Amino acid sequence: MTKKEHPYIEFSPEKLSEEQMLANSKEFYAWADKRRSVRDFSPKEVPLEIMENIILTASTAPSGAHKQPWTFCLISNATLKAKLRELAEEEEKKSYSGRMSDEWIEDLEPLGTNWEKEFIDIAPWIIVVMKRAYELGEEGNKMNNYYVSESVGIASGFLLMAIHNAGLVALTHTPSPMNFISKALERPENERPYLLIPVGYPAENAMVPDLTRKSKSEIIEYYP
Ligand code: IYR
Repeated sequence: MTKKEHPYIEFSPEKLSEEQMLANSKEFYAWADKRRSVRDFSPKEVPLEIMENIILTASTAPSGAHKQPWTFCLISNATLKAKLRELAEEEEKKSYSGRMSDEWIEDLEPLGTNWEKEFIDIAPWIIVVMKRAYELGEEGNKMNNYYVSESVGIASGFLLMAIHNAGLVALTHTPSPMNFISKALERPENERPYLLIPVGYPAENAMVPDLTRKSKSEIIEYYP
C-alpha cells in the first residue's frame, strides 16, 4: 500500500522564528507547571459546551493506526455520581485497609489521600475515560485496536491540559479494581475503565500538597 492509494492533504503548519519558539516553549512550560491535581472541588456548575470542547481536545491525541480507542463518559447526574462514589469507596476501603502495601500507603501520605471520595459527589462533572480494547463489528465480530493503553494515556494527558487551559481543575482518580464502573455505566464488553476524573472549579479554600517537580538533570539523559 502506498500513500497515493489513500487521500492525503497538504500539511502547512504555522512557521515560527527560533526566538518565538523559545518564548513559546518557556511560556507553555511555566503555564503547564501551574497545573495541580486538586482534591477539594467547588460544586459550582460548568457549562456542558466547555466540557465537550475539552473532550474534543483529548480526542486530537495520536493513537495506534488512528483507531482512537477511547470513549469519554461525561457524568453530571447526581444519583449516578452518588452511586459511583459509594462503589468507589467500597473498593478503596478494602485497598487502604489491606490491599495496598505499607510502602504504598506511606508513599501516599504527603498527598493526604484516604478511602473517602466525596469529590465524586461534589465536582459538577465526572469524566470516566474508557479504553476500547477492540471494536465490535455489526455481526459481533472483533476488530483490533492497537497500543490501546499508550493511546488512551496520551489522550488523558491532553484531557488534563485542556481542563487546565479552561481554568478548571481535575483529579486523576484510579479506584481499583474498576470493574464496578463498567457495570454502573452499563458499558459494552469491549470497553474497560481507565481513569475516573472529577472536573470543576477548585473550592474557595482548596489546599494542595507543597510538592516539587524533578529537575532537568533528574529527568533528561543527554546523548549529544
Ligand atoms: N487509588 C487510590 C490510591 C492512590 C494511589 C496513587 I499511586 C495515588 O497517586 C493517589 C491515590 C486513591 O485514589 O485514593
